[in-house]
Amino acid sequence: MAKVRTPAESSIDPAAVEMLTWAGERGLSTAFSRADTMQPCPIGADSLCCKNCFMGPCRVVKEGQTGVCGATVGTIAARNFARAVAAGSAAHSDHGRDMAFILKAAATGQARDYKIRDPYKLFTMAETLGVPTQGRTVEEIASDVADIAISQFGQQTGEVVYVKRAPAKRQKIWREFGVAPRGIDREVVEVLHRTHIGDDQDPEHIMDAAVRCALSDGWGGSMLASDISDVLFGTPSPLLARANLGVLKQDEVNIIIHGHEPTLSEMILAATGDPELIAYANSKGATGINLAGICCTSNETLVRQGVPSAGNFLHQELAILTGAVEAMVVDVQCIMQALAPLAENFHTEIITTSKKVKITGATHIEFDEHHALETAKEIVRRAIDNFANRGETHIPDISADLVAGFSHEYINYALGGVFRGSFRPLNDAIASGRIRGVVANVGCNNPRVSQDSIHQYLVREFLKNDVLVVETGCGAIASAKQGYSLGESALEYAGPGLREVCEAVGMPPVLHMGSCVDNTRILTVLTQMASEGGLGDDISDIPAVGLAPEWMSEKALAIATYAAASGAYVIMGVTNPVRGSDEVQSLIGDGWREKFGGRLEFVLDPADILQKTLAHIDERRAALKLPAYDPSKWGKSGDERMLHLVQLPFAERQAAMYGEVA
Ligand code: XCC
Ligand code: SF4
Repeated sequence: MAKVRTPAESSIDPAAVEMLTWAGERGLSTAFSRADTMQPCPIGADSLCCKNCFMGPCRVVKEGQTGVCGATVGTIAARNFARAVAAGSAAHSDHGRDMAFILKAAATGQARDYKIRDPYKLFTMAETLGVPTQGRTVEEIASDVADIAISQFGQQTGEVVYVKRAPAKRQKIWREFGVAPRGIDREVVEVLHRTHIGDDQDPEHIMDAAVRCALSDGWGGSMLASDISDVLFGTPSPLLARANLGVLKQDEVNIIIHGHEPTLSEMILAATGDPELIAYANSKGATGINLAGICCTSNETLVRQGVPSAGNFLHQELAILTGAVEAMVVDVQCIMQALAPLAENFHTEIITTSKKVKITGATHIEFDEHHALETAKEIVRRAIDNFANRGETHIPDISADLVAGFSHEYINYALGGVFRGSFRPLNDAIASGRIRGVVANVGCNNPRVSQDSIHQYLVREFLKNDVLVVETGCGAIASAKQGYSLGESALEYAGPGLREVCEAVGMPPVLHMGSCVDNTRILTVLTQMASEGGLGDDISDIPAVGLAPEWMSEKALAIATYAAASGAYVIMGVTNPVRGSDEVQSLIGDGWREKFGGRLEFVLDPADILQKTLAHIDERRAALKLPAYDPSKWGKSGDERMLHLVQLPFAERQAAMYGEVA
């Protein structure tokens, strides 16, 4: 019998600990407690199990053993990995497809509740996609942009258009190894075909298909999803918000939006501001309507409108446990099946809204873009009606301020100003050694490890070591809950060089860049850093590392794969899904390093993750002939220096900060 962890061992988040204690007293189970009693299947965990045909499933647990068909461990592990990448890519990219159809509907007057909020972003898309803009209306341009975006999914030959956004050197590498994606759906289908019984059997060849599929997500479906969301709902720029369960309100109607797509949640946000509905809420004894998010629907509305976040992946059940949630409105991905049975103990109504997701025990109110606001209002009204049914509540009085919304457009602007926006200052800060390097800390929560503990440990250590941290997804919410997405609280941990740069630019050292599809914003940042000069000319040259220390989803594997194939060193924690095959581990390690300059490694000890990350950053610095990282060079009293700096005129301040580059 496995050890059952105490609440304090299950999460480092005090709000979670409080709710888990409350759940325990009531005998209610959560993913935390189920993870304690449901041990991972040891054969599956190491990828030693194949169920790709019905002569099996086969378990290859002895040296030299093969499946009934003769499949070796290497083939089985590669096929399992590739299928996970295909499922992850499909999820992200299908989200991108839906966004493209909404853009089309908005442009042609079929979805009147949606507007083009960021025409500038639309023009950027038009330029990449080759849509003429001269003398045309925004709607005409948007309609053509949507058509080309939609065509990317069914495209059969050639290359996904956004491939050309990658550094030139990178594109060449992809073409050389035959992994430049042709069309988004085609790559997913091909992985499924190739991994069917009796098809592709060479592990390296299978992994190449996984890479091409993941690239169609990163430089295709996901990138389109981020771009179109910006066009429709606005490109994020920094705003102040709050995160954690304490954002729920005792005297208001609480509605939680959970999942990944911003389409309906943006409408629900609009509906919660409707004076008629607010009056209706008042008539039911509530002082207002409070909207909060979970997972990436949260990130989407947090970075654009400052909608508070109730928490990350492992907070979804905890929110229901508060007894204070009138409705949890879910769309797609990362929605635990445990929600509906848990909600039966409370008044909370789980409402499914996607054509793709129905959940037993939930109310299905299908969203369609033609009547979006109407549907949103209906949902809000239901939640208000449910307010009277509340029983006992328990809302932890715990939440933190944060600043979110760092799109690459904003970072560009913040670093250089309107007229000279560029990544030069960031590159210079890295070149001089004030910033040692950059880490993208992203991905999920996984109840197999104490919630947020690895995120917290790593982020603090990186700050201490003058490493700039960019974040998305549930990792970003973990930092937000701990207050690290706020300059004031995070800089207390920061080393002198990082502190100096952040204070001068006025940004926190941990940048919340959005949802999981927004990892493509990080690709864009890295590309711009590579093209700015001074840090090599490809993503693989930059002193940067990608981490998903508490990952759990197939989407995370897709992201890791496209990041590694884009040249990044990627480390994932918690578990090693290809542990059973030395061959596949070496393919994604040395194999990918030789081909793509990036690699993927599964590292279970957080201290090792830290050490390997810093070692890679320093090794990249040395390869670029940059001075070795030396924190003693930079000002001890950031505040004094800051006071002096802010009094200087802009140009002199820039010179003082970035002038003496080695
Ligand atoms: Fe899901 Fe995007 Fe993972 Fe969070 S981080 S648990 S995938 S919500 Ni992408
Ligand atoms: Fe077994 Fe081969 Fe069928 Fe897999 S494909 S289940 S290894 S027989």
